[in-house]
Amino acid sequence: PTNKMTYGERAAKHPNACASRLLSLMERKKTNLSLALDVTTKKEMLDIADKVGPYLCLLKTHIDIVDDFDQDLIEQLLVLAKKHDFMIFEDRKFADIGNTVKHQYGNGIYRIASWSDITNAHGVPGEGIITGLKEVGLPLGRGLLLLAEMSSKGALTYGEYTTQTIEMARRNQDFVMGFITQRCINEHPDEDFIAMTPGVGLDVTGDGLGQQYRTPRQVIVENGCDLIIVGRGIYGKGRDVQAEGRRYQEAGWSAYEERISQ
Ligand code: 5BU
Repeated sequence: PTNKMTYGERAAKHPNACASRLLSLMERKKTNLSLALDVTTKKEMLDIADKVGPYLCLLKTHIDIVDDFDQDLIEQLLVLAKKHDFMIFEDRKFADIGNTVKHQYGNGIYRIASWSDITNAHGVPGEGIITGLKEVGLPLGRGLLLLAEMSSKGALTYGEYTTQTIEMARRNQDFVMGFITQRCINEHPDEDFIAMTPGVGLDVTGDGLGQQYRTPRQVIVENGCDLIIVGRGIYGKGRDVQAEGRRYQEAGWSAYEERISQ
């Protein structure tokens, strides 16, 4: 199964171009850390991305929370992505009909598809959401994640809903490269969806607003996920972002090494 294979072995045989690019980046940079950079000014965003950039494989953004967003922010993020060798994931969580999400992805002031390697969507509207996003993203070499399971307390992403979301992904493997999930979802021998997991922290178990944290080891070794997504654990109040970036990169990577050597 995929959780015994190295990222590099998976990259070499992955049919989805975007997934293959990410897995080889992870192998070459020795990191499975994604930074969830939820800050509200351009200056903080660029400053933290530059400091933590050396430890990341994937920068996760919520571009619509930046007060002083402009096109220059995108250009500078792309410069940092090149400088530090990371990819970008806009955590947009699309949730509308195919025709609407197509425009939300390609148009408006954010033009997400033009700069974000990866984005994500809920399965709730049905398969048309994938078809719509695919029309815009596939020609650009982009990849999509479906939200199979959320990290927050009381999330409704379980049971039949999650099962049907996974089936949608299986029917669209040219564009759907993985899941936001709390556990590895791959079942068939030839199936290789990348499992990305938010709700990761080494110091606290929650945030008072429903977030629930597990450690990198729980996520990577015990639950077989591939990437840890870490936000406030790295840039939270009073934290040394560089030191925390390194700490989470090391924790994520040693958990991965433990998993593949088992
Ligand atoms: P935190 O600061 O490490 O709690 O940030 C977690 C990030 O992951 C934040 O950007 C959320 O929007 C995102 N997230 C999540 O926490 N849980 C989920 O199930 C999904 C996304 Br999907």
